[in-house]
Formats: sequence, structure tokens, C-alpha cells
Amino acid sequence: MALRSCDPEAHPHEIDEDAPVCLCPDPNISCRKFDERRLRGYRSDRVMTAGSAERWEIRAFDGHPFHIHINPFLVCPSRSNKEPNFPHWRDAMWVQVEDGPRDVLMNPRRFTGQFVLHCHKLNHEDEGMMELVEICDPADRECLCLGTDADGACISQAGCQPDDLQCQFAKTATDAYPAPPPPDFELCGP
Ligand SMILES: [Cu+2]
Repeated sequence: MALRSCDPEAHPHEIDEDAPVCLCPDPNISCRKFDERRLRGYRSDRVMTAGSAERWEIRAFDGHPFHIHINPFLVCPSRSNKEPNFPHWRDAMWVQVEDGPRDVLMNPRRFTGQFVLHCHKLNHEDEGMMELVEICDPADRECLCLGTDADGACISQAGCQPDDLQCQFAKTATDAYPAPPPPDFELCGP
């Protein structure tokens, strides 16, 4: 997951030197605004199954307070001197480029249904820096699958309709985001 507001001065030509400086709408999560997919009829942006556990790497290209509803997440220890250096549960976390990617563990246990995750800067969330998350029962195929491909395999609700080029562009652009530079701990001194 990448949190990003497009600042041409701070992040020129991140993906392709010949490309326009800001390829994705500003601000966004994984190159998408909240209502983009809803307007195209997608039911949710991210799908998990009840009882599962996932490790998410959350990156930001500037500063964003990441916040999720319903289930808290376990923050993995990091070398940031701004956070407790032991695993701890939170529902909000500051993510900024200087600290590098943050690893968290998601563990939806019982609740099934939809809720949001978003940047907690009010102007960012109002401008679409938000995702609709859905927790499905593992046996609920209608909840999990957007449809099936030619081989009958489930296309995840978080995936793209085969003819939706905008959705595929967003996924490709997000995958192409470079990892933020690692923090320089030498600056902390001995
Ligand atoms: Cu933000």
C-alpha cells in the first residue's frame, strides 16, 4: 500500500523521467481515489477473510497519518526513534518517507462487512485518500470474487475488471513506485 500526495517539486519524475511529473490523482492510496472504483461499480478496494492474518507494508511519499476502522493492527518494531520499539496495537500510525516502509500485521477475527481505512488529515481524506475494505467469510464467494476469469478462477473484489484500463494502470503505477530511501541512522550520532 502506498500513501501519496503528488508534489511535483518534492517528487519529480518518480516513475519515468519522460512521463508527466504526477501520474496519479492527488492525493491517493495505491494510485486511486476513493470514489473512482465506486463510480465504476466496484464493491470494495481491498478484501480479507475473517480469521486470516496479513502483513502489510505501508509506505508514504510524504507524511500521512494512516488510520483504519474496526480492527486494530499490530505495529512491527522499527528503528524509528518516534515509535515504541516493540510490537504494539494501534488504529492510527504516522507514516512518512524518512522512516521508510512500516510493517504491520492485520488480523481480522470475527467481523464481516465493510469499513474504511484512510489518511487522517482531513483535507486528504475528503479528497479521496481512503479505501473501502471488506472482510468476507472464507466461504462467501460472492463477497470475495468480482467475477471469474476464463479458467473459472476468482477475480478478487480488489482486482480489476479485465477491460478496465484505468484500474490496471493504477495497479501498474503503484507496483512501479520506488521504495522510499532508507533512513540515515548515522545522523542520530553514537
Ligand atoms: Cu494524507
